[in-house]
Amino acid sequence: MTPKIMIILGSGSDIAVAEKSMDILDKLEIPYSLKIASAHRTPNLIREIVEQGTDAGIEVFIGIAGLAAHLPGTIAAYTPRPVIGVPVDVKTGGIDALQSIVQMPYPSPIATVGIDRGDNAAILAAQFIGLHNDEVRQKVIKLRKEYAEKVKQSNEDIVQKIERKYLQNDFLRIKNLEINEIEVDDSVCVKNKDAEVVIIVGRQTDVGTAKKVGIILDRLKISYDLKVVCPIRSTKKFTNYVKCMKNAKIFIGISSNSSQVTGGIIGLTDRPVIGVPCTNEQGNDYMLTTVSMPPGVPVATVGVNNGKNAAVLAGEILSIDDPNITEVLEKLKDKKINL
Ligand code: AIR
Repeated sequence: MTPKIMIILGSGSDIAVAEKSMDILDKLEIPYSLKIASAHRTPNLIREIVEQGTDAGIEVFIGIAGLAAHLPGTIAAYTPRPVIGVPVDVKTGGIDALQSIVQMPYPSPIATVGIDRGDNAAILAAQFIGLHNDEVRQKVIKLRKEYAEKVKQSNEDIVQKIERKYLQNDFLRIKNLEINEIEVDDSVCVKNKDAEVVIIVGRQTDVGTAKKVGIILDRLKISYDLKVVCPIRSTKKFTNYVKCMKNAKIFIGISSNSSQVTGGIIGLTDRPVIGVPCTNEQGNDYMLTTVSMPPGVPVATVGVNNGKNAAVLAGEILSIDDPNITEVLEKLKDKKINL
């Protein structure tokens, strides 16, 4: 059977992080291939396995590496398929690897997940595949329900067992609590209800970055809807909008401050979420708050303010099942289309 996913490690010493990916893929019953090749020690080996893998039908690559982690970027140089990058904590808490992976130049995005988050890389890869394979999609939905169930169960397993004089554990039991689905108001104004991609901006300051996403999506002929709505200041509106866009395939959150936009979207959809961290007026960026998502809820993070790369990534994900997009993307990458 041809695997759909190829995991490449920069070194055998990264295997513990790859085990997390394999645990998830085994659970989801998605066939994968595992290889070891270093961007610096064996660059030719990377080219060979990536090109051959792509020809054989690999749909998503996962690059796992530490230190100056140029592996995912090198993979991206040799394939039109989306590449997910997992930074490994070898030194500096993994920040060196994270920056090496996430800060890719246009038009070569890496869908970056948190440090050592091999599990989230596998979930994200499955979400990409789930866009054209409903069986995989349903399995991801089921898996994410298990993560949610574990949280609820902790109330019984941990909280209920604590004995403290002032702790009122009989008050509001989570067990058997009926949780109401949020009602969707379809009458709200949405211009492009059937858009393939949804771009959400949390604040007016970041609209410029969102427009860059739109420019590239236009070139790729991918339909989109763009909305400025803050999940904290306008919670109901935000929730309603995400729920309304139920036909969307990919969500792109333009995130600032504590990255509530991307964090908010992922809780409301099973579709892949791409995060574009922004900078504030003081020059601080919000990359860490965008990328450092807990297991179960990945945000495919691109470089700071790099709206164009978010659009290219969306194009790469959709192109797995649409060769027309691959063709335009190849022209973009060869700089045949002047932007
Ligand atoms: N690495 C290997 N080639 C280039 C890089 N950046 C990374 C590996 C591993 C770290 O360097 O991905 O995380 C240390 O590798 P090793 O083989 O010395 O244990």
